[in-house]
Amino acid sequence: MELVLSADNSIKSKGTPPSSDGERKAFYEAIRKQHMTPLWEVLHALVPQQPATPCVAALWRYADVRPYLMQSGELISAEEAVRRVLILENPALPGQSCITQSLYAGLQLILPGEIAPSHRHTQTALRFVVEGRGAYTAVDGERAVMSPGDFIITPSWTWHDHGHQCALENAEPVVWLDGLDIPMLRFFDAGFAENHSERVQPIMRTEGTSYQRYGANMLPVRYNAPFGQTSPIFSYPYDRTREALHVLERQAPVDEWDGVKLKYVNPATGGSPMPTMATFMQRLPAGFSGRPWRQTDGAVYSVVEGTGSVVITRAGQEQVLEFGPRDHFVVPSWHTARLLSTQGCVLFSFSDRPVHQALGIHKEERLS
Ligand code: GTQ
Repeated sequence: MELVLSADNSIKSKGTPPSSDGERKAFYEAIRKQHMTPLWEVLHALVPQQPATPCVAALWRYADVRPYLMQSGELISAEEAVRRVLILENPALPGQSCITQSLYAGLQLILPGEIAPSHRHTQTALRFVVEGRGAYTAVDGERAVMSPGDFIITPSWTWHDHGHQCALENAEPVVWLDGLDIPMLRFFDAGFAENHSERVQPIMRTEGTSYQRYGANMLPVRYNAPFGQTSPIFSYPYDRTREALHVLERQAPVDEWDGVKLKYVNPATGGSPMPTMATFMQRLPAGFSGRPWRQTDGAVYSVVEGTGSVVITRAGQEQVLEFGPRDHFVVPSWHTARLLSTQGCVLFSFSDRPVHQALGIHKEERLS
């Protein structure tokens, strides 16, 4: 290698020493045995100029999904399955049980009379009720009966079991969306779980106690967070949420990107209800034609009411997903999206935004 003295008196090599592809391959092979690999072959992928998720946008139409869910109910009991769930897998990540790199989503079915036995785990779960009435989830000694549109939390390491309390005649199957931080905990290798000694945990408080304590814009005087950073309210009923959105639609300016969008909060902190997941509910008024945006947090949507479409663009490729009630879709990280609705609709969504924010890496762009 030839060395030259440059104007600032430093010594620099003159160009790269010539090496053939063969030489380099042989070198890579040699260092592979030492469990080493050259950064320069992967640097661009490791440190991308912008997020380059392997995930793709996808839609699960409820009309397509529901027959399989009901079929799963004939195949296995909730008891035997422990959790009878069909996982919504990102089409680009088959076999990985995730809808984005960091989030898990699935549809869980409970039939009248069934029990999904009590267990606890470090993964945090959210439930968003999709159809049916009469099922409940019990969290930390209190039951929450589920109605469509309710958003329910299972904090990390709390005992939880699910059941359906209706008598068999005229009772409905109940389906909800499960959102968990399973891939995140897998990434950190921080997952623990155990089964309760009883199938159904003992009930210690009357239904609604948590909501009365924490859900009236008030807190007990000597509030002591029962679940750390996670909200002490574990059921946010839809009727309250819906009312808020509809009043705001009539009485306040509608955002040109989001329509009327509210985030759920932990009333004790004002932060997200769970440390790893943020949840939102939004109303697109009839005739809404939203502006495009992109954000680093990939988001999962559950359509509550109405119809509409989401136009998703990535690397010049445009995809239009038309959605109706109970459909689910995912908008991955840094995909440009815009929402449209002719008749108006209500959308629930969740993402890993609190983690991005905690790490100071959250980025959102509102485009025109
Ligand atoms: O209800 O506890 O979809 O533990 C995946 C794992 C639901 C649950 C899921 C779980 C649960």
